[in-house]
Amino acid sequence: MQTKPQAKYLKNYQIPSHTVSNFELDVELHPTETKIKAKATYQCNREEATLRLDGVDLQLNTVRVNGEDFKDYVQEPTSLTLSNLPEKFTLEIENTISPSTNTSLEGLYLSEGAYCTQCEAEGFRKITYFLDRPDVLTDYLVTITAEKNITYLLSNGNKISEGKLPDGRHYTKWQDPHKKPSYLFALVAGDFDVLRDKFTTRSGREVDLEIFVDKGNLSKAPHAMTSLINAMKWDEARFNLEYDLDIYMIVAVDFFNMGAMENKGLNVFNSACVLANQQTATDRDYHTIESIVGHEYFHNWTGNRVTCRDWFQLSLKEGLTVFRDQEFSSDLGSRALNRIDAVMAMRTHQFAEDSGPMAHPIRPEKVIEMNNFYTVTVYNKGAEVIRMMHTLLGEENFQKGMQLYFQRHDGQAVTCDDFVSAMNDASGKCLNQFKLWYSQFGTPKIKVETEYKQNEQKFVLKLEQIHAASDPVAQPLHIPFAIELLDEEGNSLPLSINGHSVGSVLELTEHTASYEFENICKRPIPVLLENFSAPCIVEYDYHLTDLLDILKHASSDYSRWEAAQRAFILEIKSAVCSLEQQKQVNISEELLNVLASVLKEENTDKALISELIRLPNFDTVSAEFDCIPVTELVAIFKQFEQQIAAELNSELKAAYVNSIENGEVSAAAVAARSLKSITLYYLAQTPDSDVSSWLESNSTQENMTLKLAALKAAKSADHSSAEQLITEFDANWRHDPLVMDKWFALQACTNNDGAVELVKSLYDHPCFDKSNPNRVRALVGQFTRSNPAQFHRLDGKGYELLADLLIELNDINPQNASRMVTPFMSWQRYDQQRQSLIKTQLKRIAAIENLSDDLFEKVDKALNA
Ligand code: B3K
Ligand code: ZN
Repeated sequence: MQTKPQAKYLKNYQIPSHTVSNFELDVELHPTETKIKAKATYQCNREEATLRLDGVDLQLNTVRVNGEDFKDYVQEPTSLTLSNLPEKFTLEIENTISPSTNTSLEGLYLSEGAYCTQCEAEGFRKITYFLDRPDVLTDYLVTITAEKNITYLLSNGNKISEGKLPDGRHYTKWQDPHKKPSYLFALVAGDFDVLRDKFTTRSGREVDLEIFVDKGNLSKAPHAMTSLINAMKWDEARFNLEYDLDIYMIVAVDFFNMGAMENKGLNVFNSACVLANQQTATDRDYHTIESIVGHEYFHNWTGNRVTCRDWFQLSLKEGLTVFRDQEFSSDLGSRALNRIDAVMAMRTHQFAEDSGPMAHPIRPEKVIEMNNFYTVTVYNKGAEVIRMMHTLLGEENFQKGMQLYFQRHDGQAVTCDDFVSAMNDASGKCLNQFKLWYSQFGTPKIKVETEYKQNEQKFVLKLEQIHAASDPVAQPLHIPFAIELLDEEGNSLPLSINGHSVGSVLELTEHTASYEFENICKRPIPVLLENFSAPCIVEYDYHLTDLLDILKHASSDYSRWEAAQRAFILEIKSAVCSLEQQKQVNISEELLNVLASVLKEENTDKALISELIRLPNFDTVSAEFDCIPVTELVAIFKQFEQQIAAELNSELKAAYVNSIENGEVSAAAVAARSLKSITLYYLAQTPDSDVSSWLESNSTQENMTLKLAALKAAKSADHSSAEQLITEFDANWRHDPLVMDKWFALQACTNNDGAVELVKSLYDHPCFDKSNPNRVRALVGQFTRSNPAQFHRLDGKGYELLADLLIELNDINPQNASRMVTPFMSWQRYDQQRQSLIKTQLKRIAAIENLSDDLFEKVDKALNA
C-alpha cells in the first residue's frame, strides 16, 4: 500500500529552526555523477539541537560538522535529520546527483546538452540537503567545474574568478551580493551563442545584458533584448525601481516546465519565450515574449528583493508581478486590448478553476504539492486583487504603498498581509474587509436589478453579492463595482446621489446595496462592472438592444468588447434552446448589422475590430451552463461562423483587403494582420475563388502570423488546399522544433473522427518527444483544450488518450502530468455519460503504482468532489 501524501497547512507555519550564512556551493558537473559540496554556518533560532534538512533523490557521501566526520544523522527519502548539534556550527555535506536521468526538469538537469536548474518551488533539495524554504535567506558563493568544451559556466551574481585546472577542466566562481532563498539559485552550463547589450540605470550603474541561446539562434534574440531594455526603463519610470547588479543574464533552454524563472541575475527561460523572428514567430508570440521578459525582470523587486515567507504567500510575488507585467504591456501597447486579454484569461481558465475541485483562495491554506498551486487563481486572480487595490487607492496612493512596502520589507521574506498593510498605511484607506479576497475562494456573483423611475427622473441600481454555495462561511467582500450610465448615443451621464456627484466606482461592502442616481431624464443604458473592476460574474438580464447600443456607441473600447461578447453569448444561449426544440439556429439580424458597421469603422484600431467581431471562446461560453452542452455548442459555433461568413461577406472582404500591412512589427502592422487573420478565418467557411487565392497567397508568406492564419482558416473549414499546406509546412520546418509546435497544435484541431488516431500517430513524428513539455502541450494540450468535439467523443477515446499520456508522464515529468490533467478536473460539468467516462479514466490514474504527489492531489480532489 502506498502511503497517502501529507498536506501542509498555512496555520502550522513556524520560523525556521536555523539561520544559514556563508554558504559555499561547489558543483563538479558530470552527466551522471555530478558532485556537490555544500558548506555553511548554521545558527540555531530555537531551543533545538536537531536540524532537519530537505533532500530528494540525493546520494549522500559525507557529513562533517565543524570539520569532523559526523554520524549522528537519520537519512529518509526526503530529509536528513542531524541530532546533538551545537548552537552554531559549520556543516559540510557532499553528495552526488545524476542530471542526465532527471526528466522531472526540477533540480539540476540536462536540456539538449546544456546543464540547467529549476529550483522554485522546492527543487533545490534535488541538488543538495538544505533548509529549502523561501524564508531562509543566505549569501551564496558558487564554484562550477566542468570539461572545457562546456564553454559557459554561469550562476547568480557576479563572476569573481575563473580559470583552468591542471586536468584540463575549467571553473568559474560566482558571488551574489544579495542574500536569497534557495528557490532563486541558478546554475547553467553549456555552449551557447550570446547576444550582448548594455543598460545604464537612472543612477548611472552600467549593466551588462546577455542573452544565451542555442548555437545558430542569435538572430532570434533581439526582440527579447529590446523587451528587457524596455522593462528596465519602464520599472524606473512607473515604479521608481532600478536594477541592482552589474549583470543581467537570460538563458533560453528547450526543456522547461513553464515559461521562465526569475533566478537572481540569471533568468532561465523556455526557448519558446525568448526566440522570435518574423519567419518563425507570430505577433502573439512577440507579445508573450515581451510580457514574460518583463514579468521575470519585475520579479527582481517583487519577489527577489522582497520575497515570500512561505509558499502559501505565493500570490504576494506572483499576483503583484502579473499586475506589473500587465501594466507594462498596457503602457507600451494598447490598454484596452491588454485588458481584454487579461479578462479572457480569467473567464477561460480561472472561473473554471474556481468552480471545480481545485478551487482555492489566492492564498491557499492547504497544499500537498506546491507546484500544483502555480495556478491561474494565484497568478491571474491574484493580479486582479492587486488591480482592485489600485482602483480603490488610485495610482498615486498605490505607488506610495509600493514605496512603503519596500521601505519596510526590502531584504525580507514576508506575507500578503504585510503587503496590504503597506497599502493601507500609505493611503489611509482601510483595507480590513478587503483582505478577505486573500482567504475566500470562488467567483462572486453580483446580481443586478435596475429600475427607471420616470416621474422622479431616477435610476435605481440594486446589487447583491452571492458567494459559492460550497463555502458556508463566506462573508461579503469589499468589491469595487465600476459603472457607467449611457444615453442612446453613448454619452456618459453624470452620476449623482443625494445631491452629490459620485465617481464611477461604487464600493459594495454589504450583501446588498441600492443606489439611486438622480437627474436621469431618460431610461439610461447601464454599463456594469466596467473594465472588469472586480473578478466577479455579473448576473443581469440585458436586452440585446442595450448591448448593441453599447457596442455601437460606448467610448470605452473595453465596454464595447464586453457588450459584443455578451451579445454573442445571448445568441448562443438562445441557439441552444432552439436546437433542443429542433428549430433553426441563427444569429439575429440586429447583431449582424452592428457587426457589419463595426467592420466598416475607419478610425477604430483594427486590432480592436478583430476582437469585436470574434466569437467568445468555447470555455467562456461553457461557463454559462451548469451542464455544458458540448455537441450543441460545437454545432452552433460552426453554424454561426458560416452565417457570419455568408451574411457579412462583402464587409469581411473589404476589411480583409483594406488591412494593409508591411511585414513590420509596428502596432499598426500587427493590428492589420490581426484583422486579416480573423476575416480570412470567417471567409474560409464559405470559400469562393477570391478566398482560395488569399489562402494560397498567405500560406506562402514569409510572415508566420499570416502563414499560420491561412493554415488555420483552411484547416478549420476543411478547405481543399488544407492537407497540402500542412504537408508542406511539416517538410519546411522540421529543423525548428518551436515552429513545429505550431504544426502539432494545428494537427490537434483536426475535426474528424480520425483525430485521436492522428494525435497518437504523431507521437512517432521525428520532432515529437514526450519528455519535452512544449511538444506535449502543443499536441495533446491543444487537443484537449481546443478540439472539444473530438476530446469529448462519446466513445471515450479522447479521454482515454489523455489518461494514457498522463500515466506515462507520471514517471517522466509529474509536474507536466499534473498540468495536463486540468481538463478532467471539471468532469462534473458534463452530462452523465461523459461524467462516467471521465471518472473511469480518473480512477485508472488513481490506481497506478508510484502515483506522484502532483497527480495524486488533483485526481484525489476530483474523485472526491
Ligand atoms: N516563478 C516562476 C514559476 C515557478 C513555477 C514552479 N513550478 C516563474 C514566474 O512566475 O515568474
Ligand atoms: Zn512570476
